[in-house]
Amino acid sequence: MSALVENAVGFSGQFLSIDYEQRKNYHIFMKIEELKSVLITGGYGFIGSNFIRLLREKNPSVKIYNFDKLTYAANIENLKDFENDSNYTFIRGDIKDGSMLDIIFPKVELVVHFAAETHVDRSIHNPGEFVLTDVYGTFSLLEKMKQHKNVKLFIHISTDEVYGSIKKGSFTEDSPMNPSSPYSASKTGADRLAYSYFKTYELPIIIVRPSNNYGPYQHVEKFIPLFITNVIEERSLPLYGTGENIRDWLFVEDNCKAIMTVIEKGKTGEAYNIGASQEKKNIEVVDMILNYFNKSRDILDFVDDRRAHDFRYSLNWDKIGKLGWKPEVNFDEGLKRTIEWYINNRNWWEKVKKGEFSNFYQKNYKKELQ
Ligand code: NAD
Ligand code: TDX
Repeated sequence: MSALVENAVGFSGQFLSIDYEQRKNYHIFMKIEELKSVLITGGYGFIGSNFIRLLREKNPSVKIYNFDKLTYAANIENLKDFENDSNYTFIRGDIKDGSMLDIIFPKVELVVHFAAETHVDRSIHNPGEFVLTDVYGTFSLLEKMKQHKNVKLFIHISTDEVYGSIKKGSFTEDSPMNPSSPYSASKTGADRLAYSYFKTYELPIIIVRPSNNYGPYQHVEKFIPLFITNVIEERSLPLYGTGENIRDWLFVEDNCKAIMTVIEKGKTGEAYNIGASQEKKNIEVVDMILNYFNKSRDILDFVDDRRAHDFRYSLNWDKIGKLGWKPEVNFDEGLKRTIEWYINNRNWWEKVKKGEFSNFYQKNYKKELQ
């Protein structure tokens, strides 16, 4: 791994300069295929690693700088095949540490900011980490945007959870924010801070708000991978409450393509919802997983509900639809691909489950994972 860490010397990239004033409400018109250098924060996590993989597929020569702290949520095996990629550089660092960021910012024309603490249940046990990483970490990156004017665009990855729960209908980008967990409240702080740096300092910033992602490389703490791997290991499935809560499931590759659409065609200062229109009750998702494995509901364990458990997330994504994006993978197909990935990559998740996760499991579910 250390071989991948670069000492930050010898870069000779050229940057197109655009009038700083013109960045306000500006279409940057970057083309993914023509990008020269990108900083990805949190690139060893679930969505970040999928994004890097897709980016490399679309642009074989772009210099990719993956800046990641390697928290419990990261997995360097997610990008194992990038170790011999001479245009890929991993920098281990904390987004809260501005001096580390000063090394990378002069090298890149685009920043895509995924790094965050992301698990709602962990935010209930340990909210401070979420405020520090999600809010202060984003602040620290935005300050670097102010200093390093070579960066042409900053994409902030927010979440559908900023709007809170909705019984009927769907949230548009202009709906009021009403987060309910320390995770979603921290993400709301970061979302608005990003907007404030566009508005106040006229920085070229775009915000995206994706719905629940699923797919390969997702940490086993999240609902779908936890339930798939627990079925494989013949463990019980800890379903919160009655299982009636609803999420809109977006296949991770579709989300990555949506982010790329926004990079290419989005307007600075705008927010874009990324939904899938694949809403399911949790119990419906469980039934689909059980059905795949030919198991019955007997292994379900109805556990105490999550505190402040949002009932339903639902996004109106017409705005990004107008940029020409739409989801391509329906939930039946995406779930099958996901289940098969976890069946075929048992080594990947068994290691994760044996480590720090077993302590978290005990704390969260009051039950041994062993
Ligand atoms: P993840 O938890 O899988 O990965 C997070 C990554 O960020 C890890 O690699 C971790 O090491 C890194 N990181 C954490 N703190 C850091 C720090 N201080 N400095 C540098 N790196 C740090 O997350 P994910 O599910 O891939 O989510 C990525 C982003 O997308 C997050 O901002 C999340 O809020 C947002 N999002 C996720 C979903 C989803 O369903 N997973 C949906 C909507 C939005
Ligand atoms: O053990 C569980 N039992 C259970 O019933 C877990 C882990 C979850 N659930 C339920 C809670 C939710 O209704 O499943 C649903 C999905 O839960 P998570 O996978 O924890 O996702 P969610 O809370 O919806 O948040 C996710 O989507 C938005 C991501 O974790 C966030 O990072 C993202 O911003």
